[in-house]
Amino acid sequence: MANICMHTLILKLQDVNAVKFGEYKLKSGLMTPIYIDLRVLVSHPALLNQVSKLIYQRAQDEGLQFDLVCGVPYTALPIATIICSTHGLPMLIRRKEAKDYGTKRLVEGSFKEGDTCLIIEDTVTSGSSILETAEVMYKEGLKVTDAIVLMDREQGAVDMLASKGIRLHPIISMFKLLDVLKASERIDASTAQRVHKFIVDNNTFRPKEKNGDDVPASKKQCVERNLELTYEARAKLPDVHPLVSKLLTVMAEKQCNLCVSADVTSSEELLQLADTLGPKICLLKTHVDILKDYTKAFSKKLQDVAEKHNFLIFEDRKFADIGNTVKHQYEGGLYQISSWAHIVNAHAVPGHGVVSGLASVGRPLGRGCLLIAQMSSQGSLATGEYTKAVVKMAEEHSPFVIGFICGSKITKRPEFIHMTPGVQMQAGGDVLGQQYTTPEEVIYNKGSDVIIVGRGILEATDRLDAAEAYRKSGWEAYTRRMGQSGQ
Ligand code: S5P
Repeated sequence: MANICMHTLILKLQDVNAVKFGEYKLKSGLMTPIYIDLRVLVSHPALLNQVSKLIYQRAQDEGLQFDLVCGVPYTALPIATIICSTHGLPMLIRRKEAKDYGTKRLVEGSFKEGDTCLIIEDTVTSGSSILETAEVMYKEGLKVTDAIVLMDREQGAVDMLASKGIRLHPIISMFKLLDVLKASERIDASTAQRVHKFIVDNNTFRPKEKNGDDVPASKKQCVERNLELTYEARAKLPDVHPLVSKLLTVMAEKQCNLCVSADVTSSEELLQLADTLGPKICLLKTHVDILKDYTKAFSKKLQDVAEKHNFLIFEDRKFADIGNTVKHQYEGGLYQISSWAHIVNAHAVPGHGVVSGLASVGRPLGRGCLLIAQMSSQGSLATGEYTKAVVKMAEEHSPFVIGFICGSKITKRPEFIHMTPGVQMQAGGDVLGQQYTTPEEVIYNKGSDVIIVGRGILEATDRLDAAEAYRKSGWEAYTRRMGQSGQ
């Protein structure tokens, strides 16, 4: 979905008064500084069509499989109708009240038990209206796995629905809306800030621990009590590196913890790969020194593709020298890595100097660095005390050090990201000592955040299909893990 299109849509929504700033009362009684009223869409057919198109496009982009579509009454009803009518899809209507005569059905339309119904909603705060609709569907023997919403107020619906096994795909998120309106000078910085604070302070999702208590909100409490926060909640922690916040937000938005390792040797192939797999990944990892035809223009194009598909770039350079040398390697030479890679990584072997050298270049640019704490290769020496020393070094260099290359979760501090290479659908290895474990093992059992997959995708006959399979598997393992941790 082109960014330009999203930008224009947001402005149009404000033009028709679907987005209002002031003091409004929510259904819960709470006063809000922003009100989203998409009921007006029915008076603007062109806009209504555009919205319907975007929602259908999202279902396509995500590769969603469903038999029927249901719009949450009332605002999403015409949207669902347009989508179904345009694309020849069968629709269901959920009644708000059962009739007390005739069939007394709560769901109108034909379906059979076991059919999957895609839910469409105009706007969500907590996600309760989607859940209510899903529960009515369940009672009828239908399945609900996914819902698409035009406007997500980012107040907990994604997490709440994920905890109930429903993936929510938002088209516009509140923070994106605020960014666009601010950039277009439709609202001033103080309004944007006030609304931002309101949204963060009023998250409706209060995950429960197993004993029924609310999961504590602060990071300290979570660490002390060994509780896990969702990617989204971690993105909003006050002392998290902006890059980590961005990555975690992208992960939550794209429902994706997949980093593709783009280990190909031609720039053109790499760009093509990035463009094709872009919607399925949160991060693209490069080994720029294996390209036979690197140019500066290539790095510019790669950044454009990353922007287009909303993923970050990680150059897997594995710096491992004294500070002064890595400083030059990072900013200079042929590749000028610091100018285009959001994230790089380094071995801790040389001691603190390696990180200080990299930080002197990367920090002013807002870049981040991962330390290699463990390796996937057979006989790796990065184990035990070494791994512990790496964690300590990372803590001393936070926030420039944003996390680790590792096989499993090695710190409870939620501001660090754990990324794990050596991932394929089947455990095994290659002839040169690489060892593979599965997405399920890495994310669910080992508690890592991101799976790094190279040949599992690159050698597949259909790389896009393979990427989707890894994305799905990694995401399902994550939602299951969060469900287990009480969220
Ligand atoms: O321990 C490690 C660290 C890294 S960054 N083991 C790894 O395999 N990697 C990198 O991940 C490796 O350099 C390669 O780019 C990728 C794994 O590729 P695959 O084809 O084996 O999935």
